[in-house]
Amino acid sequence: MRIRLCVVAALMSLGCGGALAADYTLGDLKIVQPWVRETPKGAKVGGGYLTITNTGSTPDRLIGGATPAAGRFEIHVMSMDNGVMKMRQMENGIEIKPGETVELKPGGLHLMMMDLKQPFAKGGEIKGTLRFEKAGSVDVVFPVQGMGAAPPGSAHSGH
Ligand SMILES: [Cu+2]
Repeated sequence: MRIRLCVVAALMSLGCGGALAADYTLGDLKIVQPWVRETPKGAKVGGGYLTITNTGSTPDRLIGGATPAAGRFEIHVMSMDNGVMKMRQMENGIEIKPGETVELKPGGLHLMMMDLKQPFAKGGEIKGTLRFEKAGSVDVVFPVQGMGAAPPGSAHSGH
């Protein structure tokens, strides 16, 4: 099982740190491969990523979450604005329409964990909860992937 997930992770070029990776099912929602990126020493914010598929017939919405590893847990989007990467909070969360797959990844939609209690260390894992408008809450584990897991973004300097 874990081997298969690592292959999938490799295909998605997320790498496989050997840490526990898993898919989660919550009602009609499939939550695939949550992960957070390693943070530098002293960093107060970290990004979280995952893929959500709605296999049902009604829309749902990721509206928030929580983690004991951080004081705040927000949903953000990054976008280009006149050639400058900007980030803003998704006040109403992220809608996942029936049959749709939404990918949270570096450079786009992401979970923003702020006021970190300690840096995210590569190979570790962060426990958290995701909250959906209709499906409710699900506990997930975010393995910590290395900095090289995706293009490093300076885009969080706005925090
Ligand atoms: Cu952010």
